Amino acid sequence: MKKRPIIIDTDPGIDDAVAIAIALFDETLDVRLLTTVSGNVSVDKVTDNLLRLLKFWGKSVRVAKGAQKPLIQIREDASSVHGSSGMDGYEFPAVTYENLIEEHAVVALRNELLESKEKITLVPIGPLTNIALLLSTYPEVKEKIEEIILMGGSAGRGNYGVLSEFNIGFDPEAAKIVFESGLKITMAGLDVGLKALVYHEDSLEIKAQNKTGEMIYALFQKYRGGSLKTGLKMYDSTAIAYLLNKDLFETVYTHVSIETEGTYTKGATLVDLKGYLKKEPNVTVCLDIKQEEFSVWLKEALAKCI
Ligand SMILES: [Ca+2]
Repeated sequence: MKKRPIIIDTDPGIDDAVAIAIALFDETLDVRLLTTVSGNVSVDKVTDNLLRLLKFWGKSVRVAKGAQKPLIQIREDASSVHGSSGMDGYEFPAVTYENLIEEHAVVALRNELLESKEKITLVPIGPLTNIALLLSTYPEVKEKIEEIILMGGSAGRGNYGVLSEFNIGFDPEAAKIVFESGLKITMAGLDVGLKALVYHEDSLEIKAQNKTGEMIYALFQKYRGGSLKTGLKMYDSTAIAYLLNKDLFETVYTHVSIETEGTYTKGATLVDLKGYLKKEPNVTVCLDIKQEEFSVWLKEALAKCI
């Protein structure tokens, strides 16, 4: 079977770890490259976290380290959510660097895209800094990008500011560049992330499935993206879920503008459902998710891991 080529841009991050696990062990996906970006914690820490995960799984996918800071904004990270390492809760062996390549993520993305025979789908599950730099520096890659399926944004309220979601709020200018790129974009944001939940019983099932489940279960004990009682939010896995199983989602194709000027609303994704902005649709927005089916899908997907 022909596998679908993808590149994941990530800032692991506990929910990133779950999303990457699913992608790496899915038989229909070919993860060509992994790139890291500053977000949940510093880019050095998230890169180390990603390398630890790959070693844990025995996967040799190449990793390229990306942007250290947002394009313009000065930001603090999300270590209050993910712990100071960004992936606290499991004792990984010491990090080693055999999967890390020398090129900067933006150069590695360019090379991978231009050298690929087929178009590649980009799956950013962190702030969009690397993708914005890529599109600005090497616009010739656009014709090699099949589509962008990203985790970020919200049609409603925020989890970073009143109206801004973390990944977009962390680097709004980067998001603006990506959303205005003319590329095919799907946004899986808080509207579905807040409903993509893992409860206590689910976590026990995941733990019992395999070694990856045990590791993820340990990370869940430190994850502050919700509680096991009220449900841990698997934000990043929603982008992978959309990639693999669109039927789980209710979507609308509409215009989304990124607020970069607002006094209180910088980083808001204005999902213009009623056409106030009088602009053409540019984004497929995931507005709802079938929660029970997502939960079943997540457990089945993680069961494919080692
Ligand atoms: Ca992330």
